[in-house]
Amino acid sequence: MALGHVKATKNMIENMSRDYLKLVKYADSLYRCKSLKRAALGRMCTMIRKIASSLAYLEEVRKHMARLPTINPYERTILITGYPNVGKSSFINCVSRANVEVQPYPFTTKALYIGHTEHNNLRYQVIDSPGILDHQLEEMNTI
Ligand SMILES: Nc1nc2c(ncn2[C@@H]2O[C@H](COP(=O)(O)OP(=O)(O)OP(=O)(O)O)[C@@H](O)[C@H]2O)c(=O)[nH]1
Ligand SMILES: [Mg+2]
Repeated sequence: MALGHVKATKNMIENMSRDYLKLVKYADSLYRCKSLKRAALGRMCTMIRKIASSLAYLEEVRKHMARLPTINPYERTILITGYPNVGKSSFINCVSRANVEVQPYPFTTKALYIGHTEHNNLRYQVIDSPGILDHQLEEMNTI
């Protein structure tokens, strides 16, 4: 919805810009041109102010997405998954350049972590994941 608001406003501003350019072309004085420009910019700013909440929301989403690890779906991948506290993160720290927190209690890792490594001249991405228990899918939490 937020992207829709931005797109609609972009279209309106482009149309308005075209209309004002026509007016400027036929303006009889430099002063008139300047007034038209001021009026156009004012109306554009008002339109942008109206979608301020959508823009703020998109900025939040952008920040959130920037924090997500980049997983390349086309690269050779080793996914490390298993029960909590069994040494998954210790393993990924050993075999790749990742630096994931290791603690002597379960549920230390709370998100996905990506490390990279080479073996026989082949590149691998290694993914560490939070410990999982053998629950029914509906009883599992989101992560
Ligand atoms: N005895 C022994 N302990 C290990 C080994 N590998 C890791 N540990 C210890 O096991 C504990 C848990 O290690 P982690 O690497 O944090 O385990 P994890 O599977 O990532 O745990 P979660 O992220 O909580 O699921 C730490 O205290 C490690 O020092 C191992 O090969 N042998
Ligand atoms: Mg871990």
